[in-house]
Amino acid sequence: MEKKKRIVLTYGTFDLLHEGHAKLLKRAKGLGDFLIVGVTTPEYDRYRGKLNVVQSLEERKAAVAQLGYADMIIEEAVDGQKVHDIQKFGADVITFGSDWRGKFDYLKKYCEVVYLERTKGISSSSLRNSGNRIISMGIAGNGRIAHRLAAEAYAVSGLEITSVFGRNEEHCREFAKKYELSSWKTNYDDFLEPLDAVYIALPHHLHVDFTQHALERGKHVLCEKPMTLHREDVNMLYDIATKNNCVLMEAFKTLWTPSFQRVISMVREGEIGTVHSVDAAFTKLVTDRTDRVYDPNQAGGAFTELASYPLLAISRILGEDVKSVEFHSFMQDGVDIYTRANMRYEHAIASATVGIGVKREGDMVIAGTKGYIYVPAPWWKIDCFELRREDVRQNQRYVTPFEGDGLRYELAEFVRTIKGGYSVCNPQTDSTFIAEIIEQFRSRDTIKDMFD
Ligand code: C2G
Repeated sequence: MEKKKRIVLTYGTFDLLHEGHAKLLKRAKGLGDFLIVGVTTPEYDRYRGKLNVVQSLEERKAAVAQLGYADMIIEEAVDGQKVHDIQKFGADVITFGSDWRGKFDYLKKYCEVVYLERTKGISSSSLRNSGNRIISMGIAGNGRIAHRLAAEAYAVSGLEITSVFGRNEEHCREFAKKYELSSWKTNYDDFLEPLDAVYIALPHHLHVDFTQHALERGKHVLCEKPMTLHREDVNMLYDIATKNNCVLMEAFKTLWTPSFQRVISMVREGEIGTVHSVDAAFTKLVTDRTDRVYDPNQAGGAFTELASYPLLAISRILGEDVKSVEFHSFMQDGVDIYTRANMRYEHAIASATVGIGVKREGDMVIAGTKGYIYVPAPWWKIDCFELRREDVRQNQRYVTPFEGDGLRYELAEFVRTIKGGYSVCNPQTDSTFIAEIIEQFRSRDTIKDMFD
């Protein structure tokens, strides 16, 4: 009697097919006698929040076929299809790269689940001239936000996080291990050398120097907020970026999320008439008094820590031409624990309220002559909002959730801009505006009230 063939299943987008995909498919084939490869449809990728897929389904299927490992190619179109396919094809094994470790353990009920070591550090140079290159990116820093970004990067096609930089060897090693990066470095120049791009997630006071150094070496930079605390630094950094043909972006996560983009479009389209006021607040209680945010020597305080968010919304909606700003702060041990900036434009007023030692509602109201947009707290993680009118029966609620942690949208925008594609919005003017207001705040002589 003929021995039953051992059937192996694997799935993927397989966009811009690279050596990591090829090695995965070769080893998948080695797990049995017949390999079935499921290639994701654009609709399914949209559903699961995979961004920046460049090639069509047909191109991706053809590329997988050309490698010669697949005995059958199918399309993965819906959630839950894997269980169905296992049963339909009588699969013995289902396999994924190790970046998915643990995520598909629920399939163990149906067949064997194998996670194959993923290929680290796809070389971008081999794909550099193909027009569709993979951007090799390093992360400078290994704190909270660096972890969040590394965990989210898998969802952006055409991007590979390859390396991490930090002062502490042990932390770097652990970070590289956790996210399966090909290297970690404690020397910034060595770290930068092989990269196309760098994400700067270091303490605030290092942002300018590390961004400048990377741009001067021709690396694209995505820098955490605030990129700088001085307006002239923003201009200086953008000048270097332009000279070296590099993309420079401040990491305003909220800006590129689907809901925020929708709010901006509705305002521009006149849905609430002429906008006369924007009020946005962001408070985050920090109870650990030894935290960096309470240290005046490390540019601590609520305003430097949090004002970028409300100022970004104000800048996007009302522009940069602010006539005057007044600050009201509660101070403690040399830093502001709660601040409201009242801003006056020619035809509008705005307020940005932030706190690290005082808690309040973190919502946003954009008021116009035909109604207002209400974004509930936490508005900076916006996934829904309401358009409210005088006649409440006309109120409408809009829900546009973001996928995952929400960081993939800024990453996708960064990668698209590097590749010279369509850019939703260039945040240079926002960065300049925010740095200008933070600089005014820090110069203190314009602060009207301070309660110690
Ligand atoms: N892969 C790898 N090494 C890389 C990159 C990817 O081994 N450097 C593996 C992934 O782990 C995955 C396969 O190649 O098993 C396809 O990767 P993608 O095209 O990125 O697809 P993915 O988003 O991982 O989809 O239902 C879809 C699947 O769950 C996986």
